[in-house]
Order: sequence, then C-alpha cells, then structure tokens
Amino acid sequence: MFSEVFRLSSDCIFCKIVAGEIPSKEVYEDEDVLAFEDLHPVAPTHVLVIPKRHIDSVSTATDADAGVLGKVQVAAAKIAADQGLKDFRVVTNNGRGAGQSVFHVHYHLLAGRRMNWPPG
Ligand code: DGP
Repeated sequence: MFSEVFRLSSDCIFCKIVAGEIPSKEVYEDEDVLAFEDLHPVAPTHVLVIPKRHIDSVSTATDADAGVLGKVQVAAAKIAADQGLKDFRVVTNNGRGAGQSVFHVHYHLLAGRRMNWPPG
C-alpha cells in the first residue's frame, strides 16, 4: 500500500514496515507515528520512532513536516513514560557521516544503561 495516504517510498525499509510488508515489533502507533524495536539494539531499550510518511532526514524536513516531527518526539516521551523510563536519550543521526544508515527520518529512543556524553 505505497499510497498517497502516507506518501510512502517503495524502496524504503521503514516505509515497508509502515505498510506491513516487513515485520517489526511495534511498541506504539497513532495516526502519524509508528514506533518499533530496533533490529540491532545498542541499549536494553532501543526503540525507533518514525513518522509514517516518508521524510529522508532532519535536514530535508520542511516547515510542512514540523508538526509530524513534533508528534514523533512527543510519542517518544509517551513510550518512555509507558515503559517507566525516567532517564532516556532521544537521538537522530543526520547523514552518513553522522551514522544515518536508513534514509527515513527516525529517532532512536535509548535507555536502560548509562548514557555517555559526548556520544561517540
Ligand atoms: P541509523 O543508523 O541512525 O540510520 O539507524 C537505523 C537503525 O535501523 C539501525 O539501528 C538498525 C535499524 N534497522 C535497520 N533495518 C531494520 C529493520 O528492517 N527492522 C528494524 N526493526 N530495524 C532496522
């Protein structure tokens, strides 16, 4: 269902997860946002929170994306609250040099271990 509804991209892994074509362990869903467990967790809690509609990355977001990106961050906070997490990190990688490997914007919700700063 790569429809106009969410402006999904047919060659995007995360759009395929939104479309239900690739399975994921979902932890949260609403009209605009989906969250699921990361396939390669780097912390005891590692959830990816994404807008359902395709946006490549933070740097390609426009004013029209501001609302949905805000919803993604509020959803991350809801998930953390639901899981009883007080301390957590929400981070997004922008561009290959910063560690972005999937070009559908996503926020990593990380918790359950000590978070170092600055991140590596
Ligand atoms: P980043 O490197 O910041 O673009 O993060 C991409 C994350 O996506 C990485 O931690 C691994 C995860 N990932 C990649 N493919 C899949 C997948 O098919 N399913 C799930 N659940 N996670 C994936």
